[in-house]
Amino acid sequence: MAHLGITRIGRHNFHRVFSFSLTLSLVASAAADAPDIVWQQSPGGAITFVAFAPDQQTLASANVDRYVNLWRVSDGLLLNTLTGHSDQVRAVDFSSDSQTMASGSYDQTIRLWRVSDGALLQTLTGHTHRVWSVAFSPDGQTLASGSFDRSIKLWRVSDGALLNTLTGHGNFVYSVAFSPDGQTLVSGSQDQTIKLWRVSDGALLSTLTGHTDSVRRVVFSPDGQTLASASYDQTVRLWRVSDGALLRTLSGHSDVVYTVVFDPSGERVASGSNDQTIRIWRVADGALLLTYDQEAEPRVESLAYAPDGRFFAYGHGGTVVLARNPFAPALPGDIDQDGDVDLSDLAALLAAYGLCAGDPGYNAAADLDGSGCVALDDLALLLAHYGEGA
Ligand SMILES: [Ca+2]
Ligand SMILES: [Ca+2]
Repeated sequence: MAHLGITRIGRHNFHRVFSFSLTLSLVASAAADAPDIVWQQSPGGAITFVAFAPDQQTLASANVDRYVNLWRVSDGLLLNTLTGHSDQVRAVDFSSDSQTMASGSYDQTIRLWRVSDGALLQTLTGHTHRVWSVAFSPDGQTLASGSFDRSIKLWRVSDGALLNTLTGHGNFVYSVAFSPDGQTLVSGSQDQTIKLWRVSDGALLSTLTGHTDSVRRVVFSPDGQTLASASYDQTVRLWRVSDGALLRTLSGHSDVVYTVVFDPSGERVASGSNDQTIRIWRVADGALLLTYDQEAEPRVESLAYAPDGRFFAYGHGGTVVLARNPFAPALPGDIDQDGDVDLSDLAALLAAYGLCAGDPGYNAAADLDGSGCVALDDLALLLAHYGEGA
C-alpha cells in the first residue's frame, strides 16, 4: 500500500511540475518524482534486461534466476516463462516480426525462442565465456552477440550457423547493437571503448574513446546518426556516428550507469544507474529533464521504451515495471491531458460544443483541430481516439 501511495503522489507531482514547466518554459529537473506505474510484477531474482516486442504485445524480462518471462504489455499478465539456460540470463532481443526472441546467458549460450508458445528453436554455442548482449539485425536474418570472451559473433538466424567472429576489443564485450539500416554494428566494452564494425565483412570501422571506465551499453538513435553510451564512469555520452565525434557528456548520475536507451522520437535518452535513479535527458542540448529516484529500491539495470513511445519499462531489483512515458506524444482527444481519452474529455468537449474563439466558455483545448470552433470535426476526432491511453 505504501508503494501505491508513492506512485499516486508521484503522478500528481509530475503533472504539477509539467504544467509549471510549460507555463514558464522552464525545464523541471530537480523534482525526484516516481514513475506513473501502469503495472509491476516481481517474478523472482534481480531483473537484468527488459525488451519490448516490436508489435508491443509482449515485454520480456530476463533475470539472474536463469529464465525469461514474457508479459502481456496491456495488463502485465504472465504469458510464458522460458526456462533452459543454466545460468543468469543477461540479455534479450526480439526479431522485427516479433515472432522470435533471443536470450544470452552466463552459460555461454544464446537461445532462440518462438514467442507464440515459448518453444526453444535453437541453442547457439561457440562463445567461451558469458554472453552479455544479443541483437537481431533489422531484417531479422542475423543475430549479433557480445561476450566476456572479448568477441562479437554474428549468427545466421535460420539455421544457427556462425557467420563471423569480430575480435579487437581488449576486454569483455558488454553490449552490441545494429544500426537501423543494418549495415553497421556497434559494441561497447570493458576496455572503455566503443567500436563500429561493418556487418558485411566484419571490418573494424572506428574506435571511439573518451569513457574512462567500462562501456556497459551502447545504442543507436532511431535515425542512426547518433550513439548513446552508458558507462561505469558515471556518464552517458552522445556520439556522432559519421565521424565518431563526442557530442555531449551527460553528467549527473552519482554511480555507475548500466543502461541508456533512446525514446522512439530520438529526442530523449533515458539512463539507469546504480545510484537508484532513472534520468531522462534531452538529446539536443543534454538538459536533464527528469529524475526518477527509486530511493530505497535497488539499482536500475535495465530500461526499454515501448515502440509507440507511450510507455517505458524497467527493472529494479526483482521487479519489472511498466510506466507511462511522461514525454509521450500527446494523444489526440486528451483534452485534460491526463494521459487517456475518456468521459472527462468528452464532457469537456460537449461543454464547449458550438462555441468559437471569443465566445464565453470557448475551450481552445477542446478545439482539437484548431479550426476556431468546437464542432463536429472535433467530436469525431475525439471519438476516433476514445479509450486510448487507458
Ligand atoms: Ca483525458
Ligand atoms: Ca474545431
